Amino acid sequence: MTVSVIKNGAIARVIIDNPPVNAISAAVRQGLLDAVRTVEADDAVKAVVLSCAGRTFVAGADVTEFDKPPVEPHLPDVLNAVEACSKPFAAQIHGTALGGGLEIALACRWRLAAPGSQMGLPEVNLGIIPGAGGTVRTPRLVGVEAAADLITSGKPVKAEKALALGLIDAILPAENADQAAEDFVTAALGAALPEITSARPIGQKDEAFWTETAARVKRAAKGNTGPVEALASLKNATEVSFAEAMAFERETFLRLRKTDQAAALRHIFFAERAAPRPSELKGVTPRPFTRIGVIGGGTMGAGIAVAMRNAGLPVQMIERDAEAAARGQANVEKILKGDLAKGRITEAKYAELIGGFNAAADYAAVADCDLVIEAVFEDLDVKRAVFAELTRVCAPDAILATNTSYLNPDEIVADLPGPERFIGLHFFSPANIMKLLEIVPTSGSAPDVIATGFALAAKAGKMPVRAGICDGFIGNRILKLTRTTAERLVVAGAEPSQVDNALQKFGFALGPFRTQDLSGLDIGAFQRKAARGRGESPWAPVADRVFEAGRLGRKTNGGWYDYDTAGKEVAGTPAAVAEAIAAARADAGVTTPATFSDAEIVEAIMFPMINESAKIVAEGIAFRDSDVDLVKVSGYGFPRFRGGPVQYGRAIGFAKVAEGLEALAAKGLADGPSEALKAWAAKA
Ligand code: T1G
Repeated sequence: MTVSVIKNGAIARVIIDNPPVNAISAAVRQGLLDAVRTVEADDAVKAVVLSCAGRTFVAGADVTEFDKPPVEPHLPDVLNAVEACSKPFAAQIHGTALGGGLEIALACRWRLAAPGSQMGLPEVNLGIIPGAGGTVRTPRLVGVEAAADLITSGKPVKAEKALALGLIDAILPAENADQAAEDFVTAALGAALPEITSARPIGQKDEAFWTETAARVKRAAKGNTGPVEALASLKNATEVSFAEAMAFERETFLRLRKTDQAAALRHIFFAERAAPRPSELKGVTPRPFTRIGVIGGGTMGAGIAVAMRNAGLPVQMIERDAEAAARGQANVEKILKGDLAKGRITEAKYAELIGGFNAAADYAAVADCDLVIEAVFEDLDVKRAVFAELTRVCAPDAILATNTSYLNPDEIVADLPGPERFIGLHFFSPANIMKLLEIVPTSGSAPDVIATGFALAAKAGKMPVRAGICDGFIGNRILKLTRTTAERLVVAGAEPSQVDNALQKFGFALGPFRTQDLSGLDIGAFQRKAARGRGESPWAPVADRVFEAGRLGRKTNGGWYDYDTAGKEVAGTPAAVAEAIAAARADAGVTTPATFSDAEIVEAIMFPMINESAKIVAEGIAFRDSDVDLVKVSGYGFPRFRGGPVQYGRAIGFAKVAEGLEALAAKGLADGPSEALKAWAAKA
């Protein structure tokens, strides 16, 4: 029974029970409507407490129903019935009341919440807006300004703040909450009932408020129209009747629900829940890890050390000598002092974090570590020497992980004892901030070792994605292709800034050239040098020349762009870069630079990315297409509201992508469509 009614005297209890999060399915809506009719018809019932079974109050509408046509009864109608019921309802909230869950509570006469419970309207995070009164009832309880923040940010507030805002009426005791809720209602029945929410007045705001708020919301939304439209619905609610406002809100919600951006954000929502719980590890128990070793105290090693400390794990860092160990210590202190300066941590927290960290030069110091992460120079011999030493020093069941981003983990650990305990854990810089963690099993990794990688990700608040072994795994393999494609466009006739600007308008945080300037052109140059050392011939005629001109990016105040003394990008293509481009065009026989529209640039970058994603899935480097999307969205600044390259390809049609690739290939700007992409196009 998804909704049951328990009558024991004057206060009836309506309980929603729809595991795992009491999402509002059609059955819940119907059950709630039936419950209203049941209590309405029973004279003995004077009021109702509405609560949920399980770990949380209603977490919102059932998102899995969004791809299907709406089924009656519709939630706004159910909530109007709850609100109009002659037996007033009190919502007893625990866990999270989100989206439609909070909207149910808003339609009740009272809202009572457990300490620490949370409530919010996250619909904008799904590319939609509240669709059952969230933008119409909320301002009637908390005022227009607070409602604007709650609705457009999509962020929940804790019960304590909700009480201060007027969103709830009381915080229940941690113990005997059910009885306390019923006592609250019994006492409230003795006094004048509060007005139903829809009958309460709604405040007004002047045009200046709406103009300023709309500009701020649009900037923060980064291309997702949900927050912008949610604000418009709130503004409308201050201008028209409750019924008209509800109709406007519902129309907006239903329209947005059908958009590509809503499909994309739902896709990522479910992708974020699929990746950390791979089915092939079901029932596999991770190994315990209580003390982490980090080999290497450079940017990555220090970032990983801080990430582990933030997860509450003691960290022992090892560097090659005392001087390097001191530098490693200093690097960790610098990160933590930065967090302190930004108010992210307190002095006491700083002391706790640095207190659980130690740097040394003697490998014996990691002998008691049950998980060691190597983050030294990206050189095979250097890494192999580290692992050889670790196998000598660490316990035979200690997990030994490499943070390599481009080398083959199998080659790093080849012929070493205990092949089952090695694994790749590819963090992204800055490792204490970036969520993405590519988990790269070696050919010998035991299932419980892989499961431990996922458990470490969960403990450290990382987004784990399993990746197979190939050059660059998932994310960097695609990044390398994107950089090559971007250079092809520049050699053909585009300016670096035109490519960057077109992609940033599409929604990327930064274009490929600005990203290189940020991370440093030396990284790519080093990788190309190593590749050439392996007999490969990476193509980067412009990047090679720019690097050789000593232009490494922001770290040398000039790379693809020049920067002024304040670090601000100087408009235009620097002369040295223009020379490099001219030389590369001459070598390529480009006499008349081609011109490209922004749309052509986006296609030229996105279509090869979708093609490569299809190959990555077909080769089993990624277990599922949503994992590729998750890697790009959570680790490479791909716009979340577009759902990742695969979802974007799905939205525009894989057949169209295949055709586009044929045209790009004819111009020498991309490889033609792969068999994997053609298979997706045929299936779609
Ligand atoms: N619909 C369907 N399934 C959901 C769901 C939802 N709203 N929320 C969670 N699940 C599934 C999830 O996929 C996972 O499934 C399991 O529940 C546990 O979730 C009309 C239109 C509530 C904070 O956006 O934020 O209401 O993988 O792993 O970490 O205006 O789930 O186990 O098979 O996330 O403890 C608005 C989304 C909807 C809330 C719990 N509501 N959910 O976190 O568990 S739109 C939301 C969450 C709406 C109205 C509009 C979190 C959580 P599986 P989980 P958790």
